[in-house]
Amino acid sequence: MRNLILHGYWRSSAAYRVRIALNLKGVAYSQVNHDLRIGAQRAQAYRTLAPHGLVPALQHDETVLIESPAILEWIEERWPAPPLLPDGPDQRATVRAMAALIGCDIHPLNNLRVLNEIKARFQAEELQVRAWIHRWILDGFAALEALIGAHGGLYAFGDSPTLADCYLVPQLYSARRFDVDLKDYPHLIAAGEAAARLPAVVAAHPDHQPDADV
Ligand SMILES: N[C@@H](CCC(=O)N[C@@H](CS)C(=O)NCC(=O)O)C(=O)O
Repeated sequence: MRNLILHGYWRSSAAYRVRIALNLKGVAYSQVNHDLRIGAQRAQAYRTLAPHGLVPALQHDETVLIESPAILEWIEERWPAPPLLPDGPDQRATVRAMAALIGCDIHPLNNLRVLNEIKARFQAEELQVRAWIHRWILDGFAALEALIGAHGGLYAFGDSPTLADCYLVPQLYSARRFDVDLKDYPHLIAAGEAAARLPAVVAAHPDHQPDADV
């Protein structure tokens, strides 16, 4: 597909998920990046594309897709090979559950606008904000550790990368960035690190993006 544009930001974990999926599929895309630190995601020009004022958005021709879960499912439908969902409805539901533990239960609570809101509304200090971040990562990771322990192989689900890994690698990156103690999650760490070593996933790492500020 020509003219595939990913609107993102190097450190956005939701954009990182989409980069991983596109790279695993071997799909070429260009990037337009929006600096979240200065609120570029809320600029009117970007909101005409993505009314929620968040990254990522994936644009092709006249179409703009938003919300990383919908974008990832679209990528999977548009380029079925290599598959990022296993065969069988039970297996697919398990992978989607792993994805939702991160995408629905951890990430939204620790998103930039939520952290900014608790700082502004409740005068939360840095240490309190960090405790808040840890709280939701630890909760979600405990459940994910159980699922990966039961269903994981080389990767989060079985021996091929799936959508679960597209979510896991960025969330693990974020957990490390915020110094979360990960000693209780050996299956999760092993799966996340195996996925992170895949060349397609290495290329999606925040530090390797054109707008990386390292
Ligand atoms: N549910 C959305 C969440 C998107 C999201 O929260 N993106 C973050 C970056 S990871 C963002 O744009 N944050 C900017 C802000 O909070 O103002 C998705 O999965 O695409």
